[in-house]
Amino acid sequence: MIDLYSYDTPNVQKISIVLQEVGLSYCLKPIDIFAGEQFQPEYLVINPNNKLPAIVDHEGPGGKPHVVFESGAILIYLAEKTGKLLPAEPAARSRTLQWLMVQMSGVGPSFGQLGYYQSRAEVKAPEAVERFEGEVRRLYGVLDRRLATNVFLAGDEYSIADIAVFPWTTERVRTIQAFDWSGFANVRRWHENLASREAVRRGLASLCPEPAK
Ligand SMILES: N[C@@H](CCC(=O)N[C@@H](CS)C(=O)NCC(=O)O)C(=O)O
Repeated sequence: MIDLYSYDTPNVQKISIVLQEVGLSYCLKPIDIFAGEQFQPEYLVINPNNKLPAIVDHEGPGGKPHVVFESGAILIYLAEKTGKLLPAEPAARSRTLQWLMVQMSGVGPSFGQLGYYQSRAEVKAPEAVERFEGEVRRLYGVLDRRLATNVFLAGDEYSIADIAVFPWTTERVRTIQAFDWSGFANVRRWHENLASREAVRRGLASLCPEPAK
């Protein structure tokens, strides 16, 4: 069993999707980031970087509990644990990790900064909004050109690189950031392909709070 420290956000969605894809069962451990629970000492023992997601694999290496934080590291850990979604062949593996790093270092942080300067910053900073909007648009262009000639980001095989990027292309993220993706036909086709996967649907749904009764 795996504990997934969670809130319904894109970085956590990566992990609920990969867990569904590889068929590992998990138990949600909700952390309310808007109430500051990520800073509580009990959680800092799990993730000293006070962010979601994090996991505890109760059957980790050597049969011992193992903690993993940082979504990219969690994706790699779960792919290696199960032998799925990260090719063993060196060139394909290297391609997968390259596109995973594009997400980790570019797509996620740029969208995060855009969201902050668009809606949460106390002092308006139009230059910062312009800067991060431009960066998100540039990165979507990079993804779109890659997906013009490849079914998936790493090539022919669906992988953890696709799972890392997918949550940053959902309607919710695009609406919150007022991001128009109409010029990115290949990203849209790829997105629809992933969105139709049963495991992706289950992964997203598993994080949604129960409707109020
Ligand atoms: N690089 C980190 C980023 C994680 C991250 O920014 N998580 C957000 C939720 S999507 C969070 O925990 N925010 C709370 C905070 O920054 O205090 C990862 O990929 O795990």
